[in-house]
Amino acid sequence: MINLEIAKIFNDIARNLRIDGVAFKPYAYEKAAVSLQALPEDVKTIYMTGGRKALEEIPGIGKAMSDHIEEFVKTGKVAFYEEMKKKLPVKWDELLGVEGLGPKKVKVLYEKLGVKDLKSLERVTKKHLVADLDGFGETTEKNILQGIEFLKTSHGRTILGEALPIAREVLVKLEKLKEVEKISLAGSLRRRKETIGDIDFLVVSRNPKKVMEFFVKLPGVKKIWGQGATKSSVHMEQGFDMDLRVVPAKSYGSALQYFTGSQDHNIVTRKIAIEKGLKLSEWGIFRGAKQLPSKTEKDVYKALGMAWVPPEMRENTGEIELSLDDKLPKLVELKDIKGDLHVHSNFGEPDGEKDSIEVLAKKAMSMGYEYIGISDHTNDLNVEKSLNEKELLAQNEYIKKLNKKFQISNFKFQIFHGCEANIRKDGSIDVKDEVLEKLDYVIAGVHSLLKMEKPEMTARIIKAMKNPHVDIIAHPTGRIVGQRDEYQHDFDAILKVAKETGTILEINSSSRLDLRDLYIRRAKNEGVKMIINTDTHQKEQMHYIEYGVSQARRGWATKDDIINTLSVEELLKSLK
Ligand code: DGT
Ligand code: CA
Ligand code: CA
Repeated sequence: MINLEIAKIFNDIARNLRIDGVAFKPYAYEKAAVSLQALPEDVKTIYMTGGRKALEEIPGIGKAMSDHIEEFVKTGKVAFYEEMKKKLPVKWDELLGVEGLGPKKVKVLYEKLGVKDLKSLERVTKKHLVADLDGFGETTEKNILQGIEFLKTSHGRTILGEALPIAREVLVKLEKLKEVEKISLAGSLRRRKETIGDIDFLVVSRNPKKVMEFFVKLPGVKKIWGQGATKSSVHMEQGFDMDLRVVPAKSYGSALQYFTGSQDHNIVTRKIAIEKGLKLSEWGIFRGAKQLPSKTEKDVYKALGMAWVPPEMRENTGEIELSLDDKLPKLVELKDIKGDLHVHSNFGEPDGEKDSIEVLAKKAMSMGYEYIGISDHTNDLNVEKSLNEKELLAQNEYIKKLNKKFQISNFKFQIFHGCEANIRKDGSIDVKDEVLEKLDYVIAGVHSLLKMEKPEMTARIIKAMKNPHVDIIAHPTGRIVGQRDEYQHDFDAILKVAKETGTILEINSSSRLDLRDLYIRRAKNEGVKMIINTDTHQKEQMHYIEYGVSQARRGWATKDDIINTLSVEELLKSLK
């Protein structure tokens, strides 16, 4: 779709402008890109039917952006962008995928060593040419090499937050076809795994041919691997494959069960079927030649003597036994979430790219929340704006005033004031106790020196949890899906102290997805409470909460395990 093509160009331009230190403009480009991505109609059609005027009416698209769009529609190019690319002809997608490499470093690598892509980066790094560059050093060189290795091993998988929105767009398009009677996501995406190998769709239709024809012609399809009556498979420009299967209505339940997986889960469900003298396949559940009801997944599980298993649990890690005993936990749901306590504002930097506290609070209200917690970075952190102690206190006063204002409007909504403080090397917090004391809550996280040895890192986090002001540990293991492994730590020791001190562990909904699912299960088993936060830097990111909830569900968490399902009063009681 042309909207996505132009959005990508705008994002690229923004990045280049940022490297050159241009103020404000990058943001305008990014805003326009976001707006284009969200736009349901094609901008080409908008321009063809309504001209310039219609373009300028799109939110986030001003005159300059309209110039670019018009040019792109007419010529397929944006000259300004083409010039920019000549100056820095590198494969951005490849290079920025390497953890530890930002746009500025990429520019230096290109100008000094001619690095254009992953291959040439690996070459110069292995020759140890990188360490000597200005602003790099031995550690950066080592990190880059590790980043390249990590990319190679995790290669071929797409993170949930990228795949799900694209899959939903396709789902909506397919749903609209009159030939499609039923449709669902299947595979790892339905199970909400943190990374997705390919996207699977399952459709009921009496006219598969039409559905398949539409599917292989979807915008973004780069290559057709196969097009048949029951299965088609395509490769998308975003780099992953999509599979579509069509089944008759009477097989929908068994097919959905089969294609949702996981394979490990299915192997056991088939075995259970055999033990009961049944046969289970994607086509149905059978006794001899007779097909038993197989229209819904519930039918299938019922025939096996099992309770319906939430897709997020289908990994054969104990859920089958619980399902047979009808003892599955009631997993936390998106609608249980009453607020988000990890949200960054533009306080102290009003011209920056984050949103104001007021805008964030309104966004939270529009999502049906009862509260929001503002938790900006503090003293130590220098990669983005952070608040010093004086500014934190000023923010505290400001939030008090805002809360009064919201109460007058007779709306039950609370803004909590917190911070995301830094856990220093020795486990101390970068904000004085007298200041921490004034806040409603404190999140603390490790943001630097991630490569410590296991005993030191564990002690560092434990010391922070023992601080009576620290309520929540942000992204407790430091991993970022597909980019960075967790740091060395003893999770059992951390859980023990979390339990003793009543410290809450975060499930961060951004691409960190940290805690990961298995750790969530361990925390739950130890009775350690968790909170699902988004780590929002722009208000739209508050919707990432969905990914955190999925992750919590994959970790079998129930409402009781998650403190931001509590009301304002109960929440306050559960903090230190
Ligand atoms: P992915 O795509 O690697 O993230 O993982 P899945 O789980 O989506 O795997 P995929 O797309 O290969 O297949 C979708 C589902 O179909 C899978 O979860 C289980 C089922 N399935 C596919 N092949 C087999 C198989 O050979 N045996 C069994 N029992 N199930 C299979
Ligand atoms: Ca799949
Ligand atoms: Ca597949």
